[in-house]
Amino acid sequence: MIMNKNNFSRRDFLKKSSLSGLTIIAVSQNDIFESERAPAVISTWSSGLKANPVAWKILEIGGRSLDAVESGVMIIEADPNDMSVGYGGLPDRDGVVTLDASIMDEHGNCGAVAFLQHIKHPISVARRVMEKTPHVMLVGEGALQFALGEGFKKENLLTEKARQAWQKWLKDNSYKPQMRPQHDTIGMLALDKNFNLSGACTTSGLGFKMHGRVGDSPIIGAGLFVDNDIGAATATGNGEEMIRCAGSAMIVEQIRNGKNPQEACELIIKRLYDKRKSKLDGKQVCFIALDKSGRYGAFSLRKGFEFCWSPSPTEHQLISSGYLLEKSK
Ligand code: SD4
Repeated sequence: MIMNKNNFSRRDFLKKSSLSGLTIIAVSQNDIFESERAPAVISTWSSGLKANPVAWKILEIGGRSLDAVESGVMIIEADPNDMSVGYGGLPDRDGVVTLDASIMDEHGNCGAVAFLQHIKHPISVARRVMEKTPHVMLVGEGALQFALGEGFKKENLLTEKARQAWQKWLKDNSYKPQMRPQHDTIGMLALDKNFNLSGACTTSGLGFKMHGRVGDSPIIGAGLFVDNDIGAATATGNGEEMIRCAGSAMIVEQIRNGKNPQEACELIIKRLYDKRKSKLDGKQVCFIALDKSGRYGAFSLRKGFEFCWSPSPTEHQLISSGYLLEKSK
């Protein structure tokens, strides 16, 4: 394999094609890198513009992709203005902020926490679960006890802005859990200079969810999956749908079967649509993927998903993904 960073070609991503009688429209996502490049980072939504440069700081000095994804998403976990992740995340319908996160490395190790309260960096707790316990996932009180034992600080994560949003929601929605079409969960995938892949995904989950609800983000195979021989994928959007289709694992499996990351993301979204079309009103489902040689892909059910692709320490491109349905809700 020739590891030449500059030796990549581009091809036009499909503009229009047809499957199941639907017109598929891909917008502004014209560049798919076709040959080897490493390091590289991709993450969901515009928060990647802040997170990817931090991940790159590690990759640039030859660091491990696992360290890169952890430190990248931590920036967003600590950001009070991001209302879908960590500190400042929207609470559940009872006003409690509960966090889900997962992380996976190049050796197939993984760790996750779900329904975790009071800890600003669930991704780091997930990493400790991976590295220091024989388990993959800890939840709720047990996850909190573990985190405190590991020296994490107990904090109030509900900001005044999030509390006010919750109170307004209570007034307007009479306590009915919601499937918000807007999302900002951060999922990040990185390939380091040794062509090793890792991924991380962290969220406060759907705003105003039922107390105790866990989404896809901490579920290995749904919200995140990494196979260092093949590729990696992560998700944002309606977690219940991602869990139902084991989306991230399925995308990696499609790459194993010869699809490129873009084709793999499209195929799984289309499959989901074919199976579930009558149940997808108001729901968004989005995936990003990165393969072993540094090719990326992204696709969403509906218009409106964007992701950040960073092929170098100084290039951080915010790209609107291709999508299946024109309607954003
Ligand atoms: C969840 N997938 O908990 C997450 C939500 C999300 O931005 O992506 N929000 O279902």
